[in-house]
Amino acid sequence: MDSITSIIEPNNIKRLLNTEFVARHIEYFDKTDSTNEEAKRRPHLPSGTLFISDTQTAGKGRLGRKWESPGKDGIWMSLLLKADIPPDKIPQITLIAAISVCRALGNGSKIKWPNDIVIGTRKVCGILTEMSGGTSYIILGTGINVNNAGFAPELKEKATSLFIETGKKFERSEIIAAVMNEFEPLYKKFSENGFSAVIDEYKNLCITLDKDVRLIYRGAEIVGGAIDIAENGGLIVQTQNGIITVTSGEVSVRGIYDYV
Ligand code: BT5
Repeated sequence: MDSITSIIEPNNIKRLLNTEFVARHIEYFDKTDSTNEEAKRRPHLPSGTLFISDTQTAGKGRLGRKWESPGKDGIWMSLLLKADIPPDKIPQITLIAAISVCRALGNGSKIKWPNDIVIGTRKVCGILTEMSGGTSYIILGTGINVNNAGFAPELKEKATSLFIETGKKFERSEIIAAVMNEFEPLYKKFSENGFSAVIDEYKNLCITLDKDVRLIYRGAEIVGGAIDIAENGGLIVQTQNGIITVTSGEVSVRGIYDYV
């Protein structure tokens, strides 16, 4: 679409920011392996540095999975955060990031616990939080499908983009700025008061709740009903053998791409 600039311009993002430190410094790449890896290579940069690439050649998901990052259609970005956050609280940053993406994207986007953003029954965004240098810094990687017109056959049933959902093309710089503007105050609230300060909003956005779920727990596949989000961000599941709290891993939700 003509009015949509073809590359991401850091200055276009900066003029839309109302943050104090988040994305105040931007490292832009035409092409790189993975913005999470770029961030790991430059941990000396200020906290809040945002790494963006128009294309990723080795975009990654969790557990060594691949993240499709085709050129110029999506947002592939990683935020470097330097803070003294205990390792058990780091997954909660993913949950906060998910809230900020939902707020910024609108259009009915919801969270599939813990780290997928979906519109309808398909995934529009994934988040990969990594720590490095012990826990001295955290890398929050976010991939958002924006103007993609379609996906490879193996992703077709699972993935969507803002364009596919709305029929409109979006300026990626505006979405990046919107996510950053939403993230900073949530992150501050979380740093000061913990995850409980944002848990209600997370629950409201979380489509996993009140659904049947399937997951691997202690080596065995179990099914149950997702009934709540725990104070630590875990998913509380009612199973035949009682209530369990899952803090990480794969949870399939009935009706959403991988569990029908
Ligand atoms: C995620 O992993 O969802 C985390 C994705 C994080 C990507 C960002 S992009 C910027 C930064 N740099 C990186 O290298 N990564 C981060 P996971 O929950 O493991 O989901 C991965 C699965 O999602 C794959 O196995 C595919 O099934 C599916 N998938 C891959 N590419 C996709 C895409 N573009 N849109 C939707 N689904 C996709």
